[in-house]
Amino acid sequence: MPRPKRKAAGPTRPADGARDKQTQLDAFTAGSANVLTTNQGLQIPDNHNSLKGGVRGPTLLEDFILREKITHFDHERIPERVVHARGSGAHGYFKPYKSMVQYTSAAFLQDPAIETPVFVRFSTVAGSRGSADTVRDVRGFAVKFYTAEGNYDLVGNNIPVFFIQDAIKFPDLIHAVKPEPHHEMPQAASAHDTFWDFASLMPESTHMLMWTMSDRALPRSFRMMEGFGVHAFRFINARGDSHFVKFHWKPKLGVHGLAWDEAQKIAGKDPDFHRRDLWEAIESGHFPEWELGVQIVDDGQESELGFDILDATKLIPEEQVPVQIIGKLVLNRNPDNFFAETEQVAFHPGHLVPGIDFSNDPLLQGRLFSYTDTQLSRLGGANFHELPINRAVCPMHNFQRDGMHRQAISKGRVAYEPNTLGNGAEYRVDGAAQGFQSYPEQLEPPKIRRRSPSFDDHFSQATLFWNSQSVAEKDHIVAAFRFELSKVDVPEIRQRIVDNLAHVDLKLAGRVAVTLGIAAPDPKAAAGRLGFRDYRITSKVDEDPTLRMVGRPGGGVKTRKVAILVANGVESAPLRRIQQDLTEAGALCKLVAQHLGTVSTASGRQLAVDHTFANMPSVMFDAVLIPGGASSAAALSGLGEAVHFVLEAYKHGKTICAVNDGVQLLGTLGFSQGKNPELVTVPTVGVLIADGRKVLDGQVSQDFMAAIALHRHWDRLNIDAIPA
Ligand code: HDE
Repeated sequence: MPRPKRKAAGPTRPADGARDKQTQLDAFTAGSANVLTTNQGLQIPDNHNSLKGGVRGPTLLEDFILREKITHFDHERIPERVVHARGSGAHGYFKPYKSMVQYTSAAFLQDPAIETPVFVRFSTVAGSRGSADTVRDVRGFAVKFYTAEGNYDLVGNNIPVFFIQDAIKFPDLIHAVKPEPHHEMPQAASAHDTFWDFASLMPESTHMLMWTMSDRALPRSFRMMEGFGVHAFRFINARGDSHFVKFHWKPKLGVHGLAWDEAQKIAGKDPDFHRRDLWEAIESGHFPEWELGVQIVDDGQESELGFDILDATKLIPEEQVPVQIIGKLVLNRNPDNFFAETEQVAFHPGHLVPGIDFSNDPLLQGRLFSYTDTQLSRLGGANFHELPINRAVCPMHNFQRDGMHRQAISKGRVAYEPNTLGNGAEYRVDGAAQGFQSYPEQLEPPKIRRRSPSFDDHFSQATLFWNSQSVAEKDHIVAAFRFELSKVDVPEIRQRIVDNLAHVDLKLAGRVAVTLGIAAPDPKAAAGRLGFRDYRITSKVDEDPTLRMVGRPGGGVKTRKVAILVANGVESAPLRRIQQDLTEAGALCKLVAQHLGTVSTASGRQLAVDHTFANMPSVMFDAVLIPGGASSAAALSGLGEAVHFVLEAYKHGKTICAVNDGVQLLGTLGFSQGKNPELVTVPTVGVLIADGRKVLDGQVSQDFMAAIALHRHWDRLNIDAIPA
């Protein structure tokens, strides 16, 4: 069997003792690179027929070649992750912009010259491994840094807070959101009774619910979402000084979401939407980038924040403690094999390096147990650190031995420490000064099973989040609550949620309640219920613009997908000019028509069609260009698929540019051509109607790109009236 050549980068060294054998085997297989063998290396004479007793007779039990192949196949699946089962990964590197020596001794943060290889896995939380990418959910954002001091894992999410405060509630939370146990429905969705039953009885989840009902839970792309370490960690410098730190990943392309209707349609049209987007961006050299940011709080100053830094349902508003940008993450290589890398990668918030330590956040503390434990059943034993994707790139040695699937062939008779028999292979723990040092924090007795009263405020930051949203984002949050709660059968659950929401904002609660066939929200009713704490801090910040997405554009048109709708008779000169300008700016233009093949332009040239309306609907694009040409515009206007394409793009807030006769296709939106000029100038955002003569001076392209860069135009006219 051909032996795969290892790429130089990444943790892919052969196991100890395997190198000499490798040379021998390379020599043996050199002349027979295309010959299939069994797993033992035996050449196979025939890979199409099993061994039979006669050409029409029964298959023989002795066919060890068949049995080996089928046995391996039968065991191809391993248990999927209990949460975050659906994921996509990529390789890349991290580089600091400056030395963080003042705060941390972590070697990979000391010097801008140090480039650390990374593997990143993005995921959804609730769905199974085969579920759709664009469901409403939190996204995992897990980064493994292969540093010179060992692997460091920053295992975060795209939302900076969490549903619960103590790890002991995690199995309950996940059981509530997963498909209900009696009929295993619904898949990858929180819109069902058990999730909202639990949420309604856990008011501490309210802040996180505001985030998951917002468009943050519907990222346009993994490349366009923020990442957060969520918990407070500690930076420790060489002198042993500690500072609290919260980690942020800021995407270079800005933070952008999908529309809920769009996300649901994509889930059917292309369930791999995010995975494909990441893969294609990397394959085409548009390497996704994030900047690493930190919020640093002096040890001792955390009491001045106004809330408890150890409470994972709270964030530190950027208005209060600004984010310092300290480095850059670039993803530049797709995995060679999904299973070996993305599926077998094992993250753990306890994979630390000297200079970074935990805080006492009780959610984080529980995670420190969970991540190793889960790998034991998922990856089949204690040696998962030996899988190529999980190996440290620095030297690694200890006296742990044996276990399922052990790959290292350790030499010598010594597997204990201290020893005198190691003969040069004697590894010792060298005093207290070396290696990882836990921060010597004073603990406060007594031992106690209770929540700190400083965790009791469940609503202030939910209100802060709500107050920080734009009008359109507030509308989307209201619509999301309505959608989810309308899928809840038990009216008492709906009522409990809106009563809780009344403590966030009475108007919000009222808007949600009005469509749900229940009583008006009653804040007092919530106050009497289990888990409710009547405590509210005075927030130091009333509004934080970094909590909204609208109005924070980024990335321009880079990698934005633009559909150009064409039919025979299309006018080609303006089309070509806009296409060229967009492509030069990094956008991806595709010609969409009724059939594959070509369309003829008005001047008789042939243009190659990339997609059909059926195979690449509007939800796959960020913007639409409708070129001119009388017969093209007439044909498209008479074609239901084309009209639907434009209506749907309008409804989803996408930029639309119509040139000359192309405006005819906007007829159903109330725009019409020439004869009725008032209609052409209907004031709405993100719809450009261009005179073809003005295209050639480049202004139309500039306006089109400026509108695309705003991502979406949610506040345009009649968006709710569009029947798409
Ligand atoms: Fe996780 N989580 N988690 N989690 N988590 C897992 O570990 C767990 C939490 C996060 O791409 C599991 O290897 C507990 C917060 C990500 O492989 C498991 C608690 C945050 C990933 C587990 C939490 C995360 C996981 C399942 C509450 C954001 C995917 C498979 C105390 C900071 C990593 C695995 C990947 C995966 C346990 C809460 C992020 C079972 C007990 C908060 C990104 O160990």
